[in-house]
Amino acid sequence: MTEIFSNPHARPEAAQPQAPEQAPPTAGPTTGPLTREELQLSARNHSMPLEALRRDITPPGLHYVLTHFDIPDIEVSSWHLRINGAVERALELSMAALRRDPAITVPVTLECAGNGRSLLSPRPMSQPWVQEGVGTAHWTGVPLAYLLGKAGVLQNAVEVVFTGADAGVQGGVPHRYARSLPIREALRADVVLAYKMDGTELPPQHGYPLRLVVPGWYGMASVKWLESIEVVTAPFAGYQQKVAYRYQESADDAGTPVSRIRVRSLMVPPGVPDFFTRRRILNPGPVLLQGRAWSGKGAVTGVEVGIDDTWVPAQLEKPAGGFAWRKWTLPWIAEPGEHVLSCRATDATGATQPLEQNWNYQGMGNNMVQRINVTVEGTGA
Ligand SMILES: Nc1nc2c(c(=O)[nH]1)N[C@H]1C(S)=C(S)[C@@H](COP(=O)(O)O)O[C@H]1N2
Ligand SMILES: [Mo]
Repeated sequence: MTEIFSNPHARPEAAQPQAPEQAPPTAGPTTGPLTREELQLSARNHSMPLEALRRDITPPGLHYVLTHFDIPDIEVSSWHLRINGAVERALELSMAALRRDPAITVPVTLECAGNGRSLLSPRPMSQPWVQEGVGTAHWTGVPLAYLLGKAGVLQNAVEVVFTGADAGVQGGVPHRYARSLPIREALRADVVLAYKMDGTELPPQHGYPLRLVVPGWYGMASVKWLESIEVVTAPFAGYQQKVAYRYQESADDAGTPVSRIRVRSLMVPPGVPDFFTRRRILNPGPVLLQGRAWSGKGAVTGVEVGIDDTWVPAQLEKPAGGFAWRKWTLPWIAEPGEHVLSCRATDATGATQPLEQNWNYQGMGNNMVQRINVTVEGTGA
């Protein structure tokens, strides 16, 4: 007590004992300045620099990272994957055993469901992504359906629950990171238990030694540091399923679950950046605008590029896979002056990116069009 009051920086209320349940679960949306907590999260969880959109596959160090708690340090020789619950035979598999099973490699664009969150107003307080919480990798491993087939899923199964080795407290609730998938999604041929990213061992931050990858779903479904797979006969109600990752109007709206990735496109910012503002500076003349577009709901069918609000259709290239992004290009003759460039994709369901923000309480699935301010003058690259 004495010590607290003798500290000139301590506020008197710091002396009052705080019951753990009095701590706010998560701070609500704000219009205030960025907080230290958001800065801490954004320094841990980096996004993909937009210039990496030039590549079909994002090098592992440039792929975005999102980790809720701490990155576990797993000793693979004592690690096992457990498969149990509503199955005929429970399995316990070592990494050596998994590597003997048939393997597939799938190119997948992963995007964090909170991507775009910091652009919302009011701003939901969490990892403050701008627009680059995305990346594409080749994931290699055992098809989940193969192992579920080996275990024998019982008739009354409804979901499969995936639990990672990482634990922490979120919203006042201590838990291990866990998510479920409906049985029909879990049995898709392209859902993979990956032990390789781009042909090499998984990096620690991407889930070493084993992670789930669910093509087409926002990143939260792809559980890293996987330890257990449990087939269940009732819907899973864990924190990351029931409370987090929902489209909610307000704090007390039950909302609807976040699942597949909404259609989105991004552009490689042309020219060179101004260091601090990231405004682009470009020489006058011809330039090839380019970027990538993706959707977890259906193939990307078109991309339009907005040049000062005139929309022009871009040229599309073939995607590397069903749930990997698709390159687009558009030649542009840059005229001297100030310009705003944007891009807007449409997918096979007919969904198009909105021009205005898509607000919801947790800041999920914000796929509004990107806008890039460009100054065309003689000093660009
Ligand atoms: N075990 C575990 N798995 C996890 C997470 C986590 O915090 N713990 N974060 C999820 C979220 S929200 C996302 S967006 C992706 C990010 O995957 P990446 O870091 O490999 O890009 O991992 C998902 N899997
Ligand atoms: Mo995420």
